[in-house]
Amino acid sequence: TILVIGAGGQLGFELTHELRRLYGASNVVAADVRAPQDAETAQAGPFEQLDVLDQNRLTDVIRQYKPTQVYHLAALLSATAEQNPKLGWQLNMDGLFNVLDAAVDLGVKQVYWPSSIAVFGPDTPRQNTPQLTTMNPNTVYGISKLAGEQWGEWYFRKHGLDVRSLRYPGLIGYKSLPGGGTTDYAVDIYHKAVAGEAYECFLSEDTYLPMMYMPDALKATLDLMHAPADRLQVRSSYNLGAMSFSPAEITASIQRHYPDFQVTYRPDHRQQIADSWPASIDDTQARLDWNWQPEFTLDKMTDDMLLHLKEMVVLK
Ligand code: VAH
Repeated sequence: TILVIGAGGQLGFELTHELRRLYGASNVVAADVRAPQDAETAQAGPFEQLDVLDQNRLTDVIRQYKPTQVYHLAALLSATAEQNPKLGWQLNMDGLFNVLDAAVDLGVKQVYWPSSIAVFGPDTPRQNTPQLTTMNPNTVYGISKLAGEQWGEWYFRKHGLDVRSLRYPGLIGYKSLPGGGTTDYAVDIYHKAVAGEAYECFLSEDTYLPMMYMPDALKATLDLMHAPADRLQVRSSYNLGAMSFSPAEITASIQRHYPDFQVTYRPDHRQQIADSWPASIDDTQARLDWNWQPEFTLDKMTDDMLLHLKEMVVLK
């Protein structure tokens, strides 16, 4: 059995679908603090309402299903955590500790948890940011992710727990809505284009950020989890890249389909967060250790996103 904690989130929802497609729905337990927002999650396979901060409940769920793998995706993202620092730290850190301790105590084989480009800070080299480099994150979210990376490595070395992790760039998909991320403009903008509305972007038009289409993120996650343990040189978290673009560039990509689509720019508190992050990522180590290779470019993602979002508007 596989347990997905945070199955209702932007990544958790898609990962649950993909894992159920690969391993069979009855073998993938979806868990989230909120009841499923969609009909399928709880009908297709087992669902458990779970607050990862409730250690007893977490232990009960793991005892009941005896998962060999736990994907721990519950967290507050960058913008939300910056507005709620104590909750951000508590959920991101105590939630991770609860999962790591339960995994060691109850014999879970592998734990996956996401890190982020947010672990890099303003004094990190911004172009082709290396796997090993200066890391002084200045956001609550980035501080929690960097600490989590080092604790994940500690549990690997001290307890032999097979913890694996990726430093995701901004993730973009059409199946689930993001919540509270600084990169989420890149999802919102597609919805506005399909709805025939103008979009007011909360980042400046030349804010370059590393980004990735969800199918590439799912492939990277499963490729890492399936890689032989002796191939893995990195036990903190792997740099992972696919593309980088600015709001101006994604707008131009969309205008290939919607020539009249209008975007205005009104940077808000999320601009400072974005300005502290890299513009591009060096993911050579992932390519060497487990053959990482992204598939989607900006225009290929735009074509696929708009195609699916148009269909979903029709279905509504
Ligand atoms: C966020 N989408 O914006 C997340 C991610 C790199 C960005 O960590 O907070």
